Amino acid sequence: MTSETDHSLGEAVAARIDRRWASLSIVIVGVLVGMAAFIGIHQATMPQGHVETADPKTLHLSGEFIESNLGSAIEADGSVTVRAIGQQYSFVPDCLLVPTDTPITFRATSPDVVHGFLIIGTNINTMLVPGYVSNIATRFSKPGEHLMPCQEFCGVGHEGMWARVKVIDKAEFTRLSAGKRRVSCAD
Ligand SMILES: [Cu+2]
Repeated sequence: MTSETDHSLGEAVAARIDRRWASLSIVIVGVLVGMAAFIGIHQATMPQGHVETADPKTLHLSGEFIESNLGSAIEADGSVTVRAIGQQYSFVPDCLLVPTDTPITFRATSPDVVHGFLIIGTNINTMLVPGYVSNIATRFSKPGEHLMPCQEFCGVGHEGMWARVKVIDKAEFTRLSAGKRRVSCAD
């Protein structure tokens, strides 16, 4: 073999390897797009439709997230709105009470740094960003208790920051909340 044929053979091998890598990259991109589409459709994960803001400096003084307004509230249409705050290093309330078979809207924000809002055993997983309201609509079919750990590192007390979501029977929830403006597990 002359060095010239060696050279063209080397080029052919290099071109083949290049094509294989190119095909592999396209396959990887395709798999990732497929995974994102599957999770989006199958788990109904979708971004919030619109941006809502809340001033983190005055959360505790006035507006929707003052302490007396936190917890679960029954709306006129029978749905339940649950308001909560994630702060260094706790959630308020530390146990959210919700009924089964009812449209639930979680509304939460943070007065300090970014925290996570994750309810184990559900598809709920979002961030609480200071200045913005996270709004999540859901529904629970079975009674039970879910752990709700902060899943965004938020400082030295991060690992101790968690709450619970207690799902109770709808009739029991209606009984507990009778005559009250807001309820949580403590009621
Ligand atoms: Cu946190």
